Amino acid sequence: MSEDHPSRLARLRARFLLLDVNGDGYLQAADFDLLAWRVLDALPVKPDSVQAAALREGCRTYWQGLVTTSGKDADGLVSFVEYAAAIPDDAHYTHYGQPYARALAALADWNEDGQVERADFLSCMIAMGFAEPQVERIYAELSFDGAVPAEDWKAAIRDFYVSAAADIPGRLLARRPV
Ligand SMILES: [Ca+2]
Ligand SMILES: [Ca+2]
Repeated sequence: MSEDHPSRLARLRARFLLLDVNGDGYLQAADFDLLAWRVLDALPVKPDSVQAAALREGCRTYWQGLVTTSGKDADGLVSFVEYAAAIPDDAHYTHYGQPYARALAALADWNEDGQVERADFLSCMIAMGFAEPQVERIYAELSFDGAVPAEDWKAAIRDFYVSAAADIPGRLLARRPV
């Protein structure tokens, strides 16, 4: 099934497009504020809750990780070329990506049973910019008994973040219809 693997650049381009939330062709701090806002708007969560604050902070940390890797200052822009040239490793993920993944999973699993129910998963992924048919496909891949285990979702987000990963969820998360 190797023909199903999108090329590295296509995967990175798909991720870049998802992260460029305001669609101006660059990544900047505003994209990550907007990402947090959209996810919070899609879920039954109080904007002034601890969980909401953790997501906003996680999104900011995600952005700081990109800035650090591409050598820009915090007010700068990250272009696709810069993004593609600076790919994070596991240590980078632990520092800059994991707070985001944890906050996101904690929000989506709002009843804290370790499962992200279908409706919450779909709302959240669509808010993150994934197209609906793709979200359904990812849900089918990750779900078990009508929900996605929060741990599995966090693992998929990690795969999305660390480009060397090529397992199924990461591969699916990196796909985007063109
Ligand atoms: Ca942008
Ligand atoms: Ca739950």
